[in-house]
Parts: sequence; C-alpha cells; structure tokens
Amino acid sequence: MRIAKRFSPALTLAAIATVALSAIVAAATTIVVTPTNEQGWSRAETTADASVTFVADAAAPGGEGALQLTTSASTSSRAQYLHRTNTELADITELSYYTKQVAGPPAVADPAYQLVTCLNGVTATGCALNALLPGDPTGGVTSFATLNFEPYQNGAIVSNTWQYWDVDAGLFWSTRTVRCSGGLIVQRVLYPYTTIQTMCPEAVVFQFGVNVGTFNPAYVVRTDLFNFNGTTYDFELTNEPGDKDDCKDGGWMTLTDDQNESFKNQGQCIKHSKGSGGGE
Ligand SMILES: [Ca+2]
Repeated sequence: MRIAKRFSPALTLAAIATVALSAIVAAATTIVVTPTNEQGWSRAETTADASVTFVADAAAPGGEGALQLTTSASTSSRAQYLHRTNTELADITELSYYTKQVAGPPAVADPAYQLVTCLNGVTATGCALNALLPGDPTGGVTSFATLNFEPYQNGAIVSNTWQYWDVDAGLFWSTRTVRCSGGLIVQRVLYPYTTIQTMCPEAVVFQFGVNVGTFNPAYVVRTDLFNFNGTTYDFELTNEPGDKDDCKDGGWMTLTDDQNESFKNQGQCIKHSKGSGGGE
C-alpha cells in the first residue's frame, strides 16, 4: 500500500527545517484516498440504490475533495465505506473525523463512525461467543457487533457545515447485546467509548469506516480526514499535482502521477503538473 503524506504548508516547512522528518511523519500519517487508488477501502454493504462517490468540496477540511454518501428515498437504502484492520480495541485511542450534511431533513443524520468488532475477541473460526452464563439469553451467540458513533447523539448537526467530531471522547451504541468479560453491553444503549474498552478488553476491531442508512432516506452526507488510531484518510478526487507550486517545498513527495506512482524528485513532479507542457 502506497502511503502519501500531505502536510499543511506550515508543517511542510517545519518538516524540512528539522532533520527529524521521520519522527514527524510517524506522528501524523495521512493517506490520500482517490477514485483510482482507494487504499483498501470498499463499499461494503452499500445497497444498489445508494452511492459512495468522491466529490469536489472547496470547504473540505483536507485538500479540495471529500467522500460523499447518498441514499435513495427508500428507508432500506444504505451507503457504507469500510477499511479492514485487525486491531485490539484496547490499543485504539485516537478516533475522529469531519462530517457535513448536504441534504436530508431533518438535520440529524451525518455518516456514523463505525467499528466492526468481535467484542469478545477472535477464535480460529471467527468471533468469540458471548460469555456463556446459566440462564443468560445472550449466552452462546456470537460477539460480533458493530459499534456506532452517531454525530446527532454527540452534539448538534449544523446543515451544510463541516463539523469535527472527537469520536474517542464520545458515545457509541452496539448493534448487538454482548456479555463481555467486564460486563454487559446492551444493544442500542449509549456507552462512552472508554467504557466499552474497559468492559470488553478482548475486543478486536476488524473493519472501520462510515455509514448512513438504513432509515436515513434521501440523505447526502460527506466525510473527510477520517482518523483511525493516528492514520488519517484524506478523500480527494486526485492526488496529482495541480500547478508546479504544488511540487515545491517537498510537495512532490506527497503526490503521485496519473498511474498512482510516486515522483522521484521535484522536477519530475513539475513536468507532470498542469501548465508545464510536459503533463497530461
Ligand atoms: Ca479531502
């Protein structure tokens, strides 16, 4: 997987000014996700009448593009975009993203931040079961559950405005009741993220991402700078240089050509940029 690091101009200058470039990169990795290089993301359970697309958005918090999720007028419509992982919930301390609700009355549905988990951990055959207790109706069934952070349950959604959500400081609900070793997580009840970490110390996250629907018909919502445990995904229409200035000040190291290949140096990047005569 190719990893591109996109810095703000100020950070780029700071990075060049210091020898400790690698340390800075490690602290804040950004992966640019484009229609031709989706970096491992997939549309998961998106229904045929819904869509996940990359769009231009001049107000996007990162770059000039964003990811857009659209549902049809049907209550069964659903748009989802997920990325695989294999990470213990206890080790996941940094979760955040930006959202924007473009359309869809009332202003309550931004894309949810989802963590698809095995709340009691993983066995050779899949998710570990719920802790089996005598007379416990949840005993003996899978501990598979999707944890959902919903912006409207963690603040007020403002239409047509980019909003930042500090997800690991917020509340999640689970799609299934699961008896973890530290206690019972009841379906659809809100829990602080850190409480779920404490109650389900064996939990393993195997997918993360965004979702809108079902029961969110006719919504158009966006997300950008999706941060999963310190890796930020910047959704963009392209990762190619615009004009030659994009290549300067180390910019060439973060960009790719139309084949998603990295540039070897600044000159090669400038040749590929618009207005150079040597680009596309
Ligand atoms: Ca972006």
